[in-house]
Amino acid sequence: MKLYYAAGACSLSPHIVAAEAGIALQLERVNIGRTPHTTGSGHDFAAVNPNGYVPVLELDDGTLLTEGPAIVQFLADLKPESGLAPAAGTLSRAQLQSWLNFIATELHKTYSPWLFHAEYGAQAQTVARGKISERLAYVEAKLAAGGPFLTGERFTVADAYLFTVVSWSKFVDVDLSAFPALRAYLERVAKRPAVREAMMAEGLKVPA
Ligand SMILES: N[C@@H](CCC(=O)N[C@@H](CS)C(=O)NCC(=O)O)C(=O)O
Repeated sequence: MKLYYAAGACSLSPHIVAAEAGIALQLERVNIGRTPHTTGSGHDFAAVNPNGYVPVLELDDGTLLTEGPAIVQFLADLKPESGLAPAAGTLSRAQLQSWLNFIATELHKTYSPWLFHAEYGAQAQTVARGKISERLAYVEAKLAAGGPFLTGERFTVADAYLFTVVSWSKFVDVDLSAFPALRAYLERVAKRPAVREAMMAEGLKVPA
């Protein structure tokens, strides 16, 4: 299987999940900083994903799967013994999907594109930071009351996604000082061998 990714982008989430599950992935980097986006092997990425965004998982038979929350669940289900997602059809799985949807729609899509493109303007970015802080306060309360991971004792695909998205905070001036449980959580997740492995494979800086 091949993962189309951009370093440190939301595609880090399925990359972490694959590493946690022990699934070997071929990696193809996509330059999303230039338009049109091209792949590491020089192809037009629009032929892979007409929407132009990573992640895309290409199966060995050529089937393409898009949308991060779907990809991480697919990978987790290939290795149910990894415990990265509860069994499909259970309430626990629906609760995991509830978190994935929250991260996608309330966090990911507020950080990006709004905080990554100066052309949206200071006013839009102030609104986005305010909304993110509200949502992170909710996450903070959940982690402070439970943990050590989002759904409890086990690291799941939702943690891979939350870690990936909230780690952008330092690049786009989202202040985490009011969220000590969240900061401790990010440090905890960053120490996981599979997380370090995926980050290093993308050329990202890992904490000592
Ligand atoms: N709905 C998509 C969004 C993916 C997304 O926003 N990808 C960003 C990187 S985090 C991207 O590739 N942006 C480049 C672009 O849209 O041109 C998903 O959840 O997988």
